Amino acid sequence: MEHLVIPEGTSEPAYPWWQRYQPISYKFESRSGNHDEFVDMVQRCNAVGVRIFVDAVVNHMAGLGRSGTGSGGSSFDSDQHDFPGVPYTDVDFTPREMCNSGDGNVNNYGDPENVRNCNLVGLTDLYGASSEVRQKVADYFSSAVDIGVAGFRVDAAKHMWPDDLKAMMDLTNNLNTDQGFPANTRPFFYHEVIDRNDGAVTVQQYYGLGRITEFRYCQKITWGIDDFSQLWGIYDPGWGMADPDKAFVFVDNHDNQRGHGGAGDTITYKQPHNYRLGVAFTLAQPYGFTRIMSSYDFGTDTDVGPPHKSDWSTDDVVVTADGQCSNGWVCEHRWPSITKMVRFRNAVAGALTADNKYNDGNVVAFSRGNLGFFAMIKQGTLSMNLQTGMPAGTYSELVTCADVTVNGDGTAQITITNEEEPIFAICQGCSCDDAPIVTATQGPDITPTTPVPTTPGPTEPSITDGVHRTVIFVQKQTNDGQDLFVRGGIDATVRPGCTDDVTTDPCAIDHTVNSLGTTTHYDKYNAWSEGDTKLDWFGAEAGQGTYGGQAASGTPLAWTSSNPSNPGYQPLNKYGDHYWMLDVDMDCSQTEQGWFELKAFVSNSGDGWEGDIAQAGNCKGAAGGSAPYATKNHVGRCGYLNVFSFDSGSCTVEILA
Ligand code: AAO
Repeated sequence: MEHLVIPEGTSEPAYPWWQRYQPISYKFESRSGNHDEFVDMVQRCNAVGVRIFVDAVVNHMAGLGRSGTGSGGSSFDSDQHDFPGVPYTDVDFTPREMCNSGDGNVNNYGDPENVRNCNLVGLTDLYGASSEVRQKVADYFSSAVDIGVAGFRVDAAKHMWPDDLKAMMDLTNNLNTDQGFPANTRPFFYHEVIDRNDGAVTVQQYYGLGRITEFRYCQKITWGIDDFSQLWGIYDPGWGMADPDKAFVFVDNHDNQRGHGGAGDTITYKQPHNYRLGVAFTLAQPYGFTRIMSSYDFGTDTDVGPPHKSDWSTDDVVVTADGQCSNGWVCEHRWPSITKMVRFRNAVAGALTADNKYNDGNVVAFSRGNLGFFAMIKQGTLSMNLQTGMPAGTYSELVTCADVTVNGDGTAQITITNEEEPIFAICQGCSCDDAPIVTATQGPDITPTTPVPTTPGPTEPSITDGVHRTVIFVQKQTNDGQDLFVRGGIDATVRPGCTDDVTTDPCAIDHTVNSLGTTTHYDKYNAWSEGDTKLDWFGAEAGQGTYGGQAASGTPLAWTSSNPSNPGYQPLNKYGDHYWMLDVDMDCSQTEQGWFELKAFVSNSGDGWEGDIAQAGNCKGAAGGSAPYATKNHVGRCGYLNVFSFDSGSCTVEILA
């Protein structure tokens, strides 16, 4: 947004980076460019699958004692609470009598009233309880969303009342479908709340509003890289750290990398060896939603702004022949192991745990389910046989592109020879050489002629009408006496009006179960599919068949094998043993753009329901495609053959002959 400008010749540093945290209006006119340039950037990025999140400063306006003209030409006078560019006037700021500190500034982090009703470092505090302020902030959010922005970091959310934030968020538009977002998608919010067990405001108070920054992670990763034995405890609920599905984690940010808010125990690009290890581990492990930092080199001046031209406008990022940055830009995101570990994180998103852990103080390794395996070494080189938990096969190591063989028992010889990039990573479905194309230079004036490649969209059209044969496989090795069921349909957050009465629930999808055979192997499947008329979110339907006195726990699947000599052989199973199968005729008109959701359940076991599934990106297979919206379930395509794996985000969609 439009912000304060501190020119040369004052007692303060000229054009410091932090001037943009002092808003003057909500016009998109900043040191980074003007409104049209912003629209152009957002829309070009969306076109190649890169989403833009705005760092929104809505707790306050510019600091007391400041007046003049902002970066977009709007006049203002902070002491008068006068910001005509929005406009805000005195009534839009927190009444002075509500702040209990002597000088009107935040000075007691033990008192939430003080933290939220006083001025943060003299920055004029907006009155978030006012409906006018809420609407103006929401209008700002919506104007960004309408351009194509995907969400927001909310600056200083710690200094805002959660109810005020919620009201602002609720008034904000859905994401823009013209920019490739599915209908009815809410913006992604993450809130800056520095909670280091040092005050009255906690991350938990912001649950329900989106993700919350977890600054204790910065400290934990610093300690863990220093002393590998501490790495397994990196998520410490006993320390008050946010739940895994609430935490927003990072190794460093723009403040703590230079000693501003929340600093101390922080590793940055200035310690490249430890930093690589810290970022790689962060991207490999399952805790939290991750962000990586990309910086300019500030040397020792913690106020200095980005590299700039003679008129102080931000200078171009210059990319060198080896894909790294120059011209003052550090571009940590282009460091080879960091770039590659982003790919790893996306590939293993569906596996919620770290498994097959190995840690000898110098080498740390673990797998993510059977989707990927990661190792790093602190000093020296590595050559060691480790259990990877991965299916047998040949994988291409992401950093070096070397071939790695995983044996039938899941072990593999793990080698790291480059002490500069001491990282090893393999994953299912990733290859080391599909890196984004490196263009020679990039800057605000250059329109890329070679777009960064994105994974292709569905190669087969969606089937949104009529009843079509649909097959589902879920890979899961169970114990004797256990069976697999699925529940599904459409999530209630996506389709309004869902009920808990399966006969009328619009989130349930009509289907007719097809027989897989009449041998005794299929007795249970046949008994439980009797009277099963819908894929729904509930257990047995009224009138659904039982087997041996045991009711169904949803729609039944049958154990199948790809081995023709096995009684569970099914010709459509090209995958192996333990691929549980459902074959139905499904009403595709009841799906969302040809897609439906499901989750599996294991009967007679401690497993029960699957954990939440993060199915990201394109499905493999000849039909492929990517789900039209985000959900915590598997998402399959009506009229196609769908292959999933229990507790995993992987998906394959094939064409049914
Ligand atoms: C500038 C000048 C000021 C001037 C002001 C107004 O520097 O002298 O008074 O203008 O004219 C940035 C800069 C500021 C700058 C500001 C506006 O960092 O220097 O002020 O722009 O231009 C608190 C907030 C947190 C905030 C952080 C900096 O809770 O929201 O301070 N971060 C965001 C942005 C940041 C920005 C702003 C907010 C303002 O990311 O870039 O400021 O828009 C404790 C508390 C924290 C508190 C810190 C710092 O933290 O818990 O809530 O953060 O103190 O006050 C250990 C402890 C940790 C402690 C930390 C202190 O790590 O464990 O708990 O030490 O460093």
